[in-house]
Amino acid sequence: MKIGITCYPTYGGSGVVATELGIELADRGHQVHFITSSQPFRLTGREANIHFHEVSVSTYPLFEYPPYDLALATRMAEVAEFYSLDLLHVHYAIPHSVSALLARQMLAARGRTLPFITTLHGTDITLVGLDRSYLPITRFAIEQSDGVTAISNHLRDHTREAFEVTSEIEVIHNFVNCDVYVRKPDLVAAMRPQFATSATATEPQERLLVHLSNFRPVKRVQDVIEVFARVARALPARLMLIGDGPDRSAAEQLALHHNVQDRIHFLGKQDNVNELLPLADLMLMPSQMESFGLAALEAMACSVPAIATRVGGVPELIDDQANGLLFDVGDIESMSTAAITLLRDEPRLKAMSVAARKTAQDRFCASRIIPHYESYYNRVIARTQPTTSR
Ligand code: GMT
Repeated sequence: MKIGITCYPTYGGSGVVATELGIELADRGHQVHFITSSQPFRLTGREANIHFHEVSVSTYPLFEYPPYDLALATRMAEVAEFYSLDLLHVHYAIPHSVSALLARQMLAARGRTLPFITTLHGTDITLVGLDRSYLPITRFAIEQSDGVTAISNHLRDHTREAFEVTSEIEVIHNFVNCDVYVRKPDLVAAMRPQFATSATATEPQERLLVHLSNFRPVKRVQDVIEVFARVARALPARLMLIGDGPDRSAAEQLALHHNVQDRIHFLGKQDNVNELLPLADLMLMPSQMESFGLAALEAMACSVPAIATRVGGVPELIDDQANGLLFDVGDIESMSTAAITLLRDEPRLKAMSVAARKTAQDRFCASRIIPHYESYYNRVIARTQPTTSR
């Protein structure tokens, strides 16, 4: 198939999923065309079967807001026609599905069919899409899509309720490449001492916790610091904070307040998180909302269980007490106590780490999820084919 993919190319869950999907599809022999504002950050630009088309937005003194959506629609239509794309797959409804709708109409006027699929990732529905200025057009574009997928049952149900959308929504969960996201003992032995000390004759090893996000308020990074401060008071521990965003300086201030700044590695945005995650013993994901929780899945694939909040689609990934632990949003005391207890109980921590890896492998590996996308593409293409008259 020849597939056009549009996403936000910067750091963020939807962009990661879209890029990894493109990489996996290209690996399986499909021609993948990324139509984005810049090259998605996980691409090198040299992958076979992957093509990148930059959307450039011309500015003009009259434009207070340069119309990216229109430039994107134009580029989508051009690329689709030039490369005879079979379909467009847009990630994150706003504004990508609206641009795809325009591109489809532009090509229809020229007698060509271009179906498009919208994948809903979360904040496009739970936050941004509910803003009155975006809701009607987002709902319209979802209803006009030739196919709609959501990354969890929770997001599908929420979209139906909140948007009163009646169209069929296919659930295709987030996925992870289990060969890339895996704990390699040699690599861990070599890299972990950079972040946490090993056991000595007199001192136990330091426990290593990790948090990975875009540091937006929805991630509650301050709760991560609060929990870690309590853990660090109870046992020798360090924290890797991977990512950056609006709440980073608040997190730094809170770390200073609790005097744990020297125990925290503020690593900023990192490309190879698959090398960092396996170094940790435990992930903290205390989000206000997660439609799925890709960061926790990536950690679990690396045999790192998560302490997370019981929100959105997280319970579809984390089975409380089996492969991780779930708490109410903001319940810092319970999360801290649970983390301390678990980190002191090596056999239970080990069992949870094995269960976490098994969940990722059995249910969310790319090798299981990508065929689901392929068959959905085939269904959408088949039902949007023009009927030939005799
Ligand atoms: O929250 C983020 O990290 C960004 C956001 C996005 O769309 O870029 O992530 C959403 O999509 C991810 C991939 O499908 C999901 O795993 C996240 O749970 C979801 N975030 C929220 O729902 C808050």
